[in-house]
Amino acid sequence: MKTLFVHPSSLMYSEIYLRLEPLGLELVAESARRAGHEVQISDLQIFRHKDFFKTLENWKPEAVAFSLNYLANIPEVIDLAKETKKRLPECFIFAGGHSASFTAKEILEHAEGAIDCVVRGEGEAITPRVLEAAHDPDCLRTLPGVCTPAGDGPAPQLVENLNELHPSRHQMRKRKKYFIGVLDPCASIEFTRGCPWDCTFCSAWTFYGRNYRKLNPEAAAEDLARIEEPGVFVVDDVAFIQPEHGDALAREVERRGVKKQYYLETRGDVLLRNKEVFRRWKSLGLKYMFLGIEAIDDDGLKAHRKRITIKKNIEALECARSLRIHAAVNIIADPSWDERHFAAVREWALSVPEIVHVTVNTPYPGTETWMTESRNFTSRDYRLFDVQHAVLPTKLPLDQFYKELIKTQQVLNQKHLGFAALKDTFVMAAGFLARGQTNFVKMLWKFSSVYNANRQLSDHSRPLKYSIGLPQVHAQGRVDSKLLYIHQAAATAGAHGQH
Ligand code: B12
Ligand code: SF4
Repeated sequence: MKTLFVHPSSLMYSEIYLRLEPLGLELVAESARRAGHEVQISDLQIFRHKDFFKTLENWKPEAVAFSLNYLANIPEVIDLAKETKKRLPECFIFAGGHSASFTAKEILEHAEGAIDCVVRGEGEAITPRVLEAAHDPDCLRTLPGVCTPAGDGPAPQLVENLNELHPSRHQMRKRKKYFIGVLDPCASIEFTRGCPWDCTFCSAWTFYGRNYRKLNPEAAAEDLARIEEPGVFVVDDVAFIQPEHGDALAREVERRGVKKQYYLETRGDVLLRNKEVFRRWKSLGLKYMFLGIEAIDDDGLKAHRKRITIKKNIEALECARSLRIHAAVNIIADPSWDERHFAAVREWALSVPEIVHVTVNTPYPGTETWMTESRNFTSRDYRLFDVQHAVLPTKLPLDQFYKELIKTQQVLNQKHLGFAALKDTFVMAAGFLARGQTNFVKMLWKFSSVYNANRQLSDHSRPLKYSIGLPQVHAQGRVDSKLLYIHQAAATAGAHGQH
């Protein structure tokens, strides 16, 4: 079956810093290709809607599959699906991905028949079966994880063996467009899947039912060795949780003589516990790491259930410095913040050499805060659920809140593009231009056009076409998190290394 796999556009604030290879979609597309289907991928982070429609017209796919990891992309995908159905009425249209898994029913409702089914959970094993059953609705609605307007199949199942999966990297056009900061160009890779922690604002752990699996080091290193780009983004939620696995991976990478520059995300306590593993990876090219600090006081950390103290986080930053790995951290701005809170964050951020990002506390479907906070929403516009807008009541008037937020983000950006930093930046920029890579240089010019309090405020008055659904029961206190799981432990088939 001719199938077009589609990744929606970038969210406007993230496109400044990065544009990354959609690894999940590539894995799903490759499983369809290996099952004998003819496959194309359209990444709308790079291409425009008109290019997508041109592909529909010229190639006439029999199926179109949308990836929906981000809640804020739901309206775009629903509109694209409706337009596709209009142009190709016989085309089978489905969607899957992280956010789609938590909102399957409402996506089908908004789509009004334009989306034939939503696939919940991991997509690699089930997608070939979905394509097989595309024109057999009775079979389709019996498949694990599949939701159709006429009924749903049983719970989704985890893929049996992560080592047998392959992303269809070769299928991506304009690969040079993928980058993160100075890692330009940059590919993505996966070493492990899932997270054993349970932070209240995060849905990474509820998606996988708190499952944690590792790729075998040989398979992961083979995939890495096939990557042509000099930069590599490791998509794992928390890298190198198990030191033996991090070491075994390093050994395989060393054995193959693979030389890359890496960016990864981890936790402060994991870095402190496994410092030697990170040191070894530094020697292999680990250049940047992201640490989810989230709060600068212990009460904040407790509220997010980060299971770490501020003291440990500060130690972790010192540890990263001692290893000479550049760290970026994130702080979650709560809607209850006033001028004093923002000022305290600015002061702290200027006192440390790390790159500091500030995002807004946003309850997402699949998180515990979704169950406890959603009754207070001030907006139910999917497009505002991008951690840059406030969807809960702010203590400050909203325009003031955005002014403070933008002021903080600008101070932090300037810190890194200040005088001393600028000198190095120009040297680097010249190097990129000489190699024909323009992503990093373009990023430097975009800051002020994107960070703008008025723009953020006016986003709240855009006409609302699709309204996000609310949980049926609002929880007051502790939530039974198992009810949020997409993959239940019982449905685990052949998973490795669970915690
Ligand atoms: C890597 C990553 C990124 C990369 C994205 C790279 C890319 N282009 O895809 C970067 C760094 C760019 C990023 C940015 C952001 N991210 Co992010 N990210 C992740 C992370 C850690 C891993 C995703 C991943 O690659 N996993 C590995 C692959 C193999 O899995 P996968 O993509 O989920 O795909 C599988 C299934 O979802 C499914 N599937 C996927 N597509 C399809 C399509 C079909 C048709 C089917 C059937 C199945 C299917 O099958 C795949 C294989 O099993 C997740 C956390 C997580 N564990 O999911 C957060 C996560 C997805 N991100 C999140 C957020 C909030 C963001 C930001 C908004 C944050 C910010 N500070 O700005 C931005 C927005 C990005 C944008 N759209 O512009 C949230 C999502 C919130 C939400 N519900 O919308 C998550 C869940 C993290 C969290 N804390 O909760 N992110
Ligand atoms: S925020 Fe990080 S540590 Fe916490 S549950 Fe999500 S992925 Fe795991």
